[in-house]
Amino acid sequence: MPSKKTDAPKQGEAAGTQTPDRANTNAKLQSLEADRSDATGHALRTNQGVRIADNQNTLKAGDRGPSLLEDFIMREKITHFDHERIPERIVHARGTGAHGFFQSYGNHAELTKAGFLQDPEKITPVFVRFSTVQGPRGSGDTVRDVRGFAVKFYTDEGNFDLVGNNMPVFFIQDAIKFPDFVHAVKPEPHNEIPTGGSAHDTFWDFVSLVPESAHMVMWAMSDRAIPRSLRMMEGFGVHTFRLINAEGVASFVKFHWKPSQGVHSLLWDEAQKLAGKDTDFQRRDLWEAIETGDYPEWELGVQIVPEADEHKFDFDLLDPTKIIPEELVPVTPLGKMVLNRNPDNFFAEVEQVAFCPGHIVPGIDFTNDPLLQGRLFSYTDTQLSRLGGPNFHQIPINRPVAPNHNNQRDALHQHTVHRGRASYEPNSIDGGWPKETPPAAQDGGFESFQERIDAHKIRQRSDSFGDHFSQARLFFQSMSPTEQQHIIKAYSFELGKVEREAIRAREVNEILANIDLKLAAAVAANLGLPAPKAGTVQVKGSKLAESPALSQMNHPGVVGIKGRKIAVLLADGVDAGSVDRLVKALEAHSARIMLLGPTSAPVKAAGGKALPVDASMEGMPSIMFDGVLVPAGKAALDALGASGLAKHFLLEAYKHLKAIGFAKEGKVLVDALGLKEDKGLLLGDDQKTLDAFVKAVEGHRVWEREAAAEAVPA
Ligand code: HDD
Repeated sequence: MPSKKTDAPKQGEAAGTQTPDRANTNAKLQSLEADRSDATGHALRTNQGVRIADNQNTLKAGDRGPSLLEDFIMREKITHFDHERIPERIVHARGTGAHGFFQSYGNHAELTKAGFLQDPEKITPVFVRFSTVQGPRGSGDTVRDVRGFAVKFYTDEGNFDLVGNNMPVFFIQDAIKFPDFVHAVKPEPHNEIPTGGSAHDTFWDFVSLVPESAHMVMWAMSDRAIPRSLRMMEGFGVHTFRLINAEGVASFVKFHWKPSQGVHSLLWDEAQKLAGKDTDFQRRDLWEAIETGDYPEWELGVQIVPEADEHKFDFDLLDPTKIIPEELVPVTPLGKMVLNRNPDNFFAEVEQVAFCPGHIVPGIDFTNDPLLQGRLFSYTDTQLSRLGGPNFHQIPINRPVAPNHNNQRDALHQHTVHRGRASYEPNSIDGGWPKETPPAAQDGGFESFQERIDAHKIRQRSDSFGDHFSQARLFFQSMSPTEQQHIIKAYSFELGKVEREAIRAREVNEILANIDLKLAAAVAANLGLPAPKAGTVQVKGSKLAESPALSQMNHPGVVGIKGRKIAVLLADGVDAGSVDRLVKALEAHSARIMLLGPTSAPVKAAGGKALPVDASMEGMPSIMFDGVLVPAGKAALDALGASGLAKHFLLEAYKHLKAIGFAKEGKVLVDALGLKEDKGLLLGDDQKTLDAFVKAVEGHRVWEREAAAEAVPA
C-alpha cells in the first residue's frame, strides 16, 4: 500500500537538528518527567523527611560500645539497602535502554487508524531497551546471542509495545515450549555454566531434537548474533500482526526496523576479546553515541499482506519460524525513530521498564500465531513477581501519556489516590464515570478484529507449520561466501564445546544435512565426524533461490561513517599538521576520533608542541575501533615500529579487516609489519586517499583481505 509522503524527516536526514525539544514540543511528555528527582541544593534527609546530622556513625553506647536498636536512621538506611535488588528478567536480563521519539513519514490512514501513524507532525515519545537473551544482568555484551529490540511507544491513545528481536524468526512455534527452550539455553542447572552463551550440551540437545528451531539457530550462528553495535542492528516484530483502518479493513503486517547506520557485525575474535576487555562494549557504544549527539535512528516499516492473500505463500503467516522474504513483499516505510536521550537512572528506567506484546492501541491487532498468543499472557504475569504486583504500570517509565482512568483499585504499591466513591461501573454516584467509549472509526474504544473462528478445541500443530528446513536453507544460500564461512565456524565452535558426541552427530545429520549438505559436511569435518550423504527428510525448498535482503552485506546504511570510531596513533615526533589534517577530514564526516598515545600522557610533536591524547593504546585496543590512522612524522613512525603495543594494535586491526590509513612516509612501517596495500590499507594523506579510507570504513570490513589476514597471528 503506498504511503503518502510529507516533508517529515526521512531516514538518514539530519536527525540531530530535527531533534525536538521534548518538553516544549509536546506538553504530554512532561508527565514522563514529573518523577525525576535532583538532590542538588538539598539537605540529606531520611525517607520520612527528617534532616540527618551525621551520616558517618551509628548511634552507640559510647564510642567503643554496642550499637543501639533505636537508631532509626541507620536501620532505615540498611533496611532499604538490604532490599535494593529485584528479580532480574528471566530472559533478556542483560540490557540497556534509551529515550527517543518516533515520527510518521505521512498519513498511513489507508493502513491503520492508529493515531501515531497518521500525523507526520506528531512526535511520539519512545523508550527502547536492547538486550541479550541468555545471560544474567551482569553478563557480557558481545556474546553470541539474539538481541532483544523492545520499543515502547507512548502514544496519545495508549502505550504500544513492539517487543521484537534483531532476528525475524523464533526458535519455537508454540508458547508452551518456551520454558523448555529457555531451560535448555540458560546456564546448565548443576553448575550454572556457561554464562551468556549457547555453546553447551543442553542447548544443542534441545535444538537438535526440535527441528522447528533450525531456521532461528541458523540466524543465531550467523553474524547477526554478534552485532558491531546496538545501533547497527535491524529489528523485527517477528510475528504477523494486523493493522486495521477506520473502515475496519485489516492487513497482515510484519514490522521491521531498518538502521540508518547499516547492519554490521563484529568478528568472532573481536567479540570474544571484547567480552574481556570491555564487557560493556555495546552499552557504552550506545551511551556515548547519544551523549555526543550521534543519535541513532531506525526506519519503521511493514511488509503488508492483504487479508485475502493469507494463504498465497508456501509457508504459514502464523508460523513465527518463517519470514516473508522481502523480495516477495517489500518493506513499506512508515516513519522514523531517533534515540536522543540517555536514561537518568538505570534502575528506574531500564530495569523497571515492563514491555508486553499485549500493549496495543486501536488500529493494531494480533493474529492467531500461537507463540504470540502465549506471550500475551507471559509478560504481564512476569512483572507481578519482578515488579511486585499489578500496579507496575504506575512506575514512571511504564506510565502511559494517555489518561488511564478505570475502576481497578488498591493492590501493592498503589500510588494513585483515587477520588470518588464508585469504583464500579455502571454507577450513578459518580455520574457514571469513567465511561466506555464505543468503537468508532477514529478515537473510539479498542475493538478487536472480528475474526470468524469455527473450530474444534484441540491440541494440535497445523500441517502448514511442518516445513522446518526450506527457509533455513534459503537463509544459508542467501549469505555471501564470507558469511557462510562464519556460520560454519560458529556451528563448529559451538558444537565443539558439546561434550556428548551423540548430540553433535544428531545436529549434523538430522538438522544441518537437511539444510545444506555442504554446510553439514564442513561442520562435520571440523568436528571429526563423517560427512552426511543425504538429509533425513524431504525438503520442499523455497520458491526463491536466494533472498539478498538476508545478507548483511546488502545493508550498508545511509549515514556514511557518522558515529564510526577512528583511532589516530600518536608518538613523540608526530607531525602535528598531519594529525590536524586527518582529524579535520574525518570530522567532516562526523566520525568519532580518538587520539591514542603510548601512554595517556601528551606526546611531543615534531617541533616540541605538546599534543594531548584521549587515551592510551593499552586502554583502548584496536578492537574498539572501526578504523586506524597513522599520521606523518618520521620519529613517531620509528617509535611506533619499535613499540610492541603499537605493532599489535596495527596487526590486530589488519587481521580484523579494518581500514588502516598511513601517511605516505608510513610505508616503512607497513613494510616492517609485513602488510600489503589493499582497498583498505592505504598510504597517503591526500584527499583521494582519505576518501578511499572513508569508503573502506563505510564498507565496515575489507573482505578482500581475508586470505592475507589469515596469515597474521591473532
Ligand atoms: Fe520474550 C522478555 C522478545 C517469545 C516471555 N522477550 C523479552 C524481551 C524481548 C523479548 C525483547 C525483553 C523485554 C525488555 O527489554 O524488557 N520474546 C521476544 C520475542 C519472542 C519472544 C521476539 C518471539 C517472537 N517471550 C517469548 C515467549 C514467551 C516470552 C514465547 C513466553 C511464553 N519474554 C518473556 C518473559 C520476559 C520476556 C519471560 C522476560 C522479562 C519480561 O518478559 O518482561 O515474560
